[in-house]
Amino acid sequence: MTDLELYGHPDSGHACKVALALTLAGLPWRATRIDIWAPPDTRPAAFLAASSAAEVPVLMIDGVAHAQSGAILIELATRFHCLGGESPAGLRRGREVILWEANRIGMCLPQLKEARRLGGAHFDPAVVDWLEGRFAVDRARFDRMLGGADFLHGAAPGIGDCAVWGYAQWLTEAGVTPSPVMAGWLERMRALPAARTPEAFFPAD
Ligand SMILES: N[C@@H](CCC(=O)N[C@@H](CS)C(=O)NCC(=O)O)C(=O)O
Repeated sequence: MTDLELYGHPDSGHACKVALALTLAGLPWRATRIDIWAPPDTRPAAFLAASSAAEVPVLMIDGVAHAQSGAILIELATRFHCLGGESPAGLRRGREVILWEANRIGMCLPQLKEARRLGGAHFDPAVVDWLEGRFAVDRARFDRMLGGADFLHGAAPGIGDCAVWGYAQWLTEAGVTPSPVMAGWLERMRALPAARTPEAFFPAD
């Protein structure tokens, strides 16, 4: 059986994307929590050896390090033929959604969340306005991408849904609101038997 160890932290939407995908796919995996708020050089040596940027997520697959959440999701779907990886069309859909997420919604939501975090980084109000404007465009695009289906991959969720879930789970914390279509999708995502809170995915020791 493949050994899967995921380095992550509950405040990392990028790590949550991978944790959700592993759980949805029914793959046995274990979490190793990394304190992303601690100075990088204080993080465990095994993690630093696996992650050149000292960033989570890193998924160790049989001892080989895989970084970048979107690339990890594509690796899982391809290697385990799951979450869209069952067909060329499903994989194509996954790649499209993942790259869109990384360029768009995954760019503005983490920043908006950080801008609103107590003690978080200071953002010029003009920057926050710009990020909110981007999110409004992304939200409308999300509605078109969903196109009346239950999930971005159709009747069942796939790696694209996991990618968007990473930060869309925190719209309130980011100070933005979903469209009715996005709210329906969020509700369906939350109702999945594999859904967990970030803390449950990466419990403290
Ligand atoms: N593009 C990367 C982003 C990874 C990332 O930004 N990780 C953050 C947490 S969300 C991190 O580890 N920050 C800790 C640090 O940089 O020291 C991905 O998709 O995996």
